Amino acid sequence: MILQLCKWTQSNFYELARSRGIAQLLTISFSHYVEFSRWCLQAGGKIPFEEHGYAPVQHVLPVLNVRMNGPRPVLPSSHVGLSAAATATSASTSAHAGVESKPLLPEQHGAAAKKALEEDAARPRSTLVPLLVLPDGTVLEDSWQIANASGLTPLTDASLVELYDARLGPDSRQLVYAFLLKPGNRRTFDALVCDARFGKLWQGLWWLVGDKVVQQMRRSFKVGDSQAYSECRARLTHTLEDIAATRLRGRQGRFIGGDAPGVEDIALCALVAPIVLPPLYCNGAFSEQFAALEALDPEVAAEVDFFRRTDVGKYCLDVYSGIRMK
Ligand SMILES: N[C@@H](CCC(=O)N[C@@H](CS)C(=O)NCC(=O)O)C(=O)O
Repeated sequence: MILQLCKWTQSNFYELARSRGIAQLLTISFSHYVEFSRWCLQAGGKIPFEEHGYAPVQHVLPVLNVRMNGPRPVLPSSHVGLSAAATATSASTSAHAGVESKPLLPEQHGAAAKKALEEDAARPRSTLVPLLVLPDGTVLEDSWQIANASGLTPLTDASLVELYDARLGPDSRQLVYAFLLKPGNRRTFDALVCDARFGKLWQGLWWLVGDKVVQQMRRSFKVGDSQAYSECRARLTHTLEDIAATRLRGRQGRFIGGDAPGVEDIALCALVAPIVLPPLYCNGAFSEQFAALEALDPEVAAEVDFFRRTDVGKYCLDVYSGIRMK
């Protein structure tokens, strides 16, 4: 039933990619995993693409249409070595739309990644983005596959992928949703989710379902639970110190990747961006809404200021202002 609905209401992205000869990127536009993949595609230049950007929940039907109504996705062999860490986060992600985060404690990583792999093998991937449909029908189905195919120096060390994908990404997301989903910031969140690019039909639908979705997301991200917030913040601070000590200090060139940014630089900057809020996040597409979040909530401003002052925060701002384009 739902698959028929997808077919009837959504574009056929396989056909679009084939007939136009251009890859089709399906996204939740302001997701940081999406930002990571989009930035790599733009910087690598090897795969021309067109983006179909959605709000959370709005993405469900088009993404299911690709995952469930097409030929089986093909994994390029170059990504096999990375699948464990990349899949760990995906599998720890709820199948519910827009409700994803289950960060791992450092000591849980090995066991959790293994369990996640087993669970993932047992059930089909559902609504995660980013998703890239290539003109030959191949689907790259997470940000790491896309990044490593983008033409930039790939990141092939599974423990580093895990550091960014399973530690940094989920925690920075939990924190930014704790900011965005605070009852006092509801107008800002609505302005983000109802950005004009998502269309009038969606804006009307959000008016009907927004309260329910927000409630569900608040539960999922433990918004208002001060202990959960402190634990997340502590993990994140520890992760950032770890990255500064092991990846930033002692790097040879301006970037971790040397004289030019590689996949690792972009993963780090994009995945920390939600708590540092560089103006050019997502090519500046949502800069107004994020600036409002900071301007209207002094608690958020203080937290963002704290993360901006960390070594990773400074690095993220520097890289964004130096090389990210509008
Ligand atoms: N490890 C995955 C994580 C992707 C992920 O968590 N995507 C989130 C967006 S931030 C998502 O699609 N959530 C919506 C859903 O699960 O339906 C990747 O690198 O692509």
